[in-house]
Order: sequence, then C-alpha cells, then structure tokens
Amino acid sequence: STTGEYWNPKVETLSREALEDLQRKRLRATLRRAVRAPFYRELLGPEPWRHVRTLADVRHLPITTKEDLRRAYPYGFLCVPKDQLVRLHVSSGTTGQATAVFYTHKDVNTWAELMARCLYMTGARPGDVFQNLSGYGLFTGGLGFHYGAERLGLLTIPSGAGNSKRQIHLMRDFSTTVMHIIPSYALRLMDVMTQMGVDPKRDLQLRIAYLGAEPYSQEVRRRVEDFYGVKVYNSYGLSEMNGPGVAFECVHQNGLHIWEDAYLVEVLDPETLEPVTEGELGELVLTTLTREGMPLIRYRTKDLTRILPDACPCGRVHRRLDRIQGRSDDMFILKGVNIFPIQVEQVLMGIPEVGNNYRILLDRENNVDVMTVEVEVTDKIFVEDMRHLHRLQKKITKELRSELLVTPEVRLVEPHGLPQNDGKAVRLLDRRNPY
Ligand code: ADP
Ligand code: K
Ligand code: ZN
Repeated sequence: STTGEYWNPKVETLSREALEDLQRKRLRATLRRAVRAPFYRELLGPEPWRHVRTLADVRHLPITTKEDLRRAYPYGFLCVPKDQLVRLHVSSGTTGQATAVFYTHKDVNTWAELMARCLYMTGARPGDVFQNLSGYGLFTGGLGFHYGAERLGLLTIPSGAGNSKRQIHLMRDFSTTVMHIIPSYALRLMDVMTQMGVDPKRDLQLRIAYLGAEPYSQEVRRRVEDFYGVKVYNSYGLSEMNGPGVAFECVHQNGLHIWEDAYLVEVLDPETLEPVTEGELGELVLTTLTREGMPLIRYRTKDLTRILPDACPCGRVHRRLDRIQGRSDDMFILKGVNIFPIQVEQVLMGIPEVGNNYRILLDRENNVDVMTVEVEVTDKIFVEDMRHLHRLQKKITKELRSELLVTPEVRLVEPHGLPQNDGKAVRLLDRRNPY
C-alpha cells in the first residue's frame, strides 16, 4: 500500500502497541475532563484516572446508558463552560425520548477529520461531486457528512432527504459521483427513477454510495449496487459518539474499521456486561477518547455486532466491526423464538419478485402471537395472474419459515402500497401490548 491511500497515514497505520499507548493516554485525559460534569463527578468519584494504569482497567469503570443521558438532560453531561460550545445535536429518538449532544469547536473539527478519513478511505477525491441525501438539522447524518466532505474537498450538494425528482435532476445536471443516503431511501429512490425512466447506469455518473444510520442486509447492499452501478460502503455512527464517522468500510467492503484513536471499543454480553470471547456477538460499548465538550465513558450503544478477527488487506490497524445486526431492543420474541427484523429483510430482498418495501406486524389474536409480513411486489409480477402470485406467496412463506423457524402470515401488496416516511424506516409494528 502507498501512503496515498490514507488520509492520515500516521494514525491509520501505526502499530498496535503505539495505538494502545495512545488510547491509554487519551483515556486518562478523558477521565480528567469527564469529572467536570456533575453526572460523572458523582458516578466516578475523585481522580478516577488513578485506577486506570492499563487499558484493561477500563473494565472497572462504571457504564453509561441512554437513560443516564435522559436523566441528565439538558446540560448535566457538560464538561466545559457553555461559552466554549459551538454545536448541539439531538438524537432522532428512534426509541423513546431524545437526548442532547454538545460539541466544542475542537469537537466539530475532530469529527470532520474522522469523516474525511472515512470518505478518503473509499476513494472519494477532490473532483468528485458529493450529493448528501441525508436529513440535515438535529439528525447528525447531514452535517456530519457535510463537514467531512468539505474538509476532504468534495464539491458538496446539501440536497437533504426527500423531494426525489429534484434529487434525480441534481444528480443528472451536476454529474453526481458520490452519494450518502439511508438504505430505505435508497430503495425508495430506485422506484422513483424507474417510474421516471431513468437508468442510473446509463444516465448518471454515480460510482460510490454510503449507506448507514439504520440496519440493512447484504441483500440490500447488492440491490443498491446493481441498480445504481455503485460500490456501497457501510457507514456506522450514533449521535452520542458525534454521529457518523465512528466506523466505516474500506474498499475491501469486509466490515467497518472503527477509529480506535477516537473510540475505545468493548463488546460485552448484554446480560452480564462481561466481555464476550473475541469474535463473538455482543453489545458494542464505546468510550470517547478525543471529545472535549461531552466525553462519554463506556456508553452502551445497544447495537449488536462482533469484532472481525483477521487483519484487513488495506493495512489499517483499526479493527473491523461486522455489519450491525440491530439494536438489542429491535429483537422481538415470537412463540419463544428470538427474531431480528434484519433476518426477515435478508430473506425478502433475496427474492427477485419482491419489491423494495416491506413491514412486519405483530398481533395477538385469541392469546396467540401472530406475525404478518407485508411485502410489496415488483410492477412486473403485479400484473401476473392469481396463480402466479399465490405461488410467490407460498415461496416467501417457506423461505421465511426456514430462516425464522416460525411461520408468518405473508400478505402481498401492490407496488408502492405500503406507507413510507422520510426519516429512518419503520419496519416493525408490535401491536401485541397496546399500552
Ligand atoms: P437514534 O438513536 O435516535 O436513531 P442516531 O441517529 O444517533 O439516533 O442513531 C444511531 C443508531 O442508528 C445506532 O445506534 C444504530 O442503531 C443505528 N445505525 C447507525 N448506522 C448503522 C449501520 N450502518 N447499520 C446498522 N445500524 C446503524
Ligand atoms: K442513538
Ligand atoms: Zn480495510
């Protein structure tokens, strides 16, 4: 590998020892800063850095949860005087009440640097035209990518989410080459392009797409790559850790490098909070190592993933996370079986006759749990006769049963027949407990 492949060669390819040395120093500095916040002063006690001699000592520190952030809302986690803050984001509140995150000038800068590192890693370069089809505003996805793209020197179009026809016109008129888009919108935009008679491989210049902010399967990656003629790179982040730019795929598309100079990684058993065996699935727990305004110590992300064992051919020392399976609270239990929505998606999106939208309904009828999967079919299949549709329905049911080990009710829906929303997709409606 040549250094031209790295945005920050020194930090991306340093040795494991040097990286861990840097982490240990930054962890101690983070603890010194953290105790300036009322919440951490109480939680950590006096001079907590004295107990952290080695990196492994992080395990003796207490955990921070989303509930802690809620309780300390709005300003309880601040570690600097308010006059040093320049930015505030609020998490979109996918689950429950929102939480606030604060940034100093330096925090905004380090975040932009991390994002630039991600984009550069996938081959985006000055001369590329970058269209950011992500919600702007309180959601971190918009400004996070925006600042990183400008830092790198991409011509950045802040087109935001929605208004699909205009998005497509912008792509065509300005020869967009790189886009950032959440997976459910990428699927929806495919349908709009098809309706407009736009074939991206023929009519557009797209070559790279960043997809993240919500869970999606390899099958969705494949669909998006095939339709748009792009390479799709997985992008992971959460507001509490700045936003996007926490972990990102390199050109090998084999898992997400997590930037360990900025985040200390643990993967814990969600029940016992003990570390899982290296390479096992568990909950990602992160400690910020560079943040000034609002450091977080051992924050439970609720996201389930594993550390991939082998080194990446790209030469980066930063370890890789497997595709996020979902949040621990996305998992639902049906007739005693644990199911993640992503398992349903993986089956559906692997079937060519299935369209780009689906949802899962859970109901209780006569004290029995019933799962219904509503599936949009493609335009092509919709005009076929009943026998054909019936055969497809049976096929979907059979494939879902063999993946999930329970038999869902499958309902085929006409193209564009299911509700859509602009932000993250709502795929699961659990109506079993009305309260
Ligand atoms: P909210 O928690 O309100 O949705 P965020 O915008 O901070 O607010 O969302 C971050 C969450 O989004 C992550 O914790 C994770 O659950 C999900 N997420 C982000 N990127 C990905 C990704 N690439 N794959 C799967 N899930 C993701
Ligand atoms: K979050
Ligand atoms: Zn790599």
